[in-house]
Amino acid sequence: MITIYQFESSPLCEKVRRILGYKGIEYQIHEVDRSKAQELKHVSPFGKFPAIDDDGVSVCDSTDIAYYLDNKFAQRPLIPADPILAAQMHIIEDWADESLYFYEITMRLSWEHNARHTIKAIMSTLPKHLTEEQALALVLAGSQQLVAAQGLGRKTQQQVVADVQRHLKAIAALLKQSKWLVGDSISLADIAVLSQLNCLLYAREVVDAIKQYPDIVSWAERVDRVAPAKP
Ligand SMILES: N[C@@H](CCC(=O)N[C@@H](CS)C(=O)NCC(=O)O)C(=O)O
Repeated sequence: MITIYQFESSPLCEKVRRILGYKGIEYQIHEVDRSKAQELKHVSPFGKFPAIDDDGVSVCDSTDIAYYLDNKFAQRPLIPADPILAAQMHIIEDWADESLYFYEITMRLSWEHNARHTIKAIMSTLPKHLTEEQALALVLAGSQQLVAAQGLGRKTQQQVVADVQRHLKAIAALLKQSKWLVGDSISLADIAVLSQLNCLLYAREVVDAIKQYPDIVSWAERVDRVAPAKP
């Protein structure tokens, strides 16, 4: 049986759950306590999650996990066989993981009005001794430090919203030509982008912006239906 070591609220962990959901692979969840992450070096030597344990084989990094699962469980492939489509898929997946990811950290976790709303939703996955105010203070401090170092945290909120509007416009343009982001079937690109978008939707600015893009909303429902995040 596969065990996923995760932080429930992480988009990269959601991405792995969706891959497992799409392929119909049974799994169990180990919710990682951040203060004890060092005790899990056998599954994730760098202390980053998601990581999986597949009957003694451990793999960490959501992209490495995706390739491992696609190779081992060939049913319902998510990595296109065609090299051009595989390259397009790779570029979009990496953009979701490495660019959209920092937008969701910035907007969902480092802006207080959205972080308050997020904390309420993820409180059950945080250490029990924390009050909501303590959790909020920790999340704000950690995320603000991260995005200041990365760079997005130094932009104004208005600039960040404008960036996200450009990202949404690009996704919508791809969806005008196909039901899926790459080629004519679902791929890892759809799952990676949806997982980030779901976290971005904790930001009220994204909830407002997405109203202009009904194609994105129906695509998100389509991906969620075939690649559910919940077992
Ligand atoms: N490239 C990795 C990134 C994983 C990652 O950054 N995970 C975050 C949660 S979303 C984490 O473990 N953070 C804890 C830390 O950095 O100590 C992947 O795709 O899995």
